[in-house]
Amino acid sequence: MARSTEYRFCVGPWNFSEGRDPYGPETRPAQSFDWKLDALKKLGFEAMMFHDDDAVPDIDTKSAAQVLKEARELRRRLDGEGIAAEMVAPRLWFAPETIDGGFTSNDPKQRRYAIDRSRQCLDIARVLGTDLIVLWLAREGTYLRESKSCGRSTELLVQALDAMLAHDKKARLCIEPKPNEPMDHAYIPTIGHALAIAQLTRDPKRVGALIESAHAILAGLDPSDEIDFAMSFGKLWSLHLNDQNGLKFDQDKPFGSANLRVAFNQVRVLERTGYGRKGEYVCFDVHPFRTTKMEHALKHLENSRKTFLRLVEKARSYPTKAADALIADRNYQDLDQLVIEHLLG
Ligand code: XLS
Ligand code: MG
Repeated sequence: MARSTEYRFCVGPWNFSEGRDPYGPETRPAQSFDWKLDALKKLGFEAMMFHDDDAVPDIDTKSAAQVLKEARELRRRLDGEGIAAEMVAPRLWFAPETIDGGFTSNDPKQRRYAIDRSRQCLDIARVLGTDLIVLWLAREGTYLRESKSCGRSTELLVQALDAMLAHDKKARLCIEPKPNEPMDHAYIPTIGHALAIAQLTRDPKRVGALIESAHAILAGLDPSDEIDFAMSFGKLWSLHLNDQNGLKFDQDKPFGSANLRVAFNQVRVLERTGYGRKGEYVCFDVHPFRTTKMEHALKHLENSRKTFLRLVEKARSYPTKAADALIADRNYQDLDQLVIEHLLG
């Protein structure tokens, strides 16, 4: 399983979070963007992912010209540090306009806001030198089944994707599915849905997917199968590795924290399918535990990367021959133990 290329790593500014949850305030002081950039570099990460308002704070209060000016300043700053912008994602779930969803809001005025803001996000991405737009469709779903229709929402989502594809002929749209939270049910809950809706757009080749381990687990699926499926279509353009302990709120735990074997299988699939060879990054969408002290506030990133690299070694030293013999003999009992021994060894 030897690979010629090595992996490149990426995180977003929101992954240096301060411990706030719905039940309590921050437990660590906020740090500046420069502090985060510096930390990212020291940890050996090579790219940063951005929401549109991470790139240009208070974006809705600024003119289009001002937004682009600030994006250009950020680009210079990143170039100076040798850090790439991996993607830009419109943060459509914060604005008062998107309370009832963005692209699938029942109010046409608010749908227009969501599309305009996404077009602006494409302009920011172009300035930052990335063609990748990530769409976590946070509020595109329902709290109440009778309030919207899935068929109509699918049409509206396709219209929105088409508007973005028309706005920038080079951009690639990367849908990040998640089955729930903040919604009861999201309209694009899995990779299968993301790849299927791509087919309805004006340019299916430019619509792909991003898999987040925790989101797959929340959908009751195995993230390694989701990765493998997307790779079969050549459609896995980004990856948010993390972990999740069962069907709860979105935990964004360090990679491998809840289930090392599930993490191992994700790495095995990445190795086998050659993820990263076309320049794709391994991003860790992880957060520190709320209990984390300031002096340990980067450990979740450092440890996720460390675990990932250890699991790459484990994937490369996996006893394939012995495993194949057990598979041929339908001895899955001992195959199970072989995997356990390999991970323990
Ligand atoms: C939330 C998502 C989000 C995206 C980027 O659950 O993981 O952080 O990755 O918009
Ligand atoms: Mg994510």
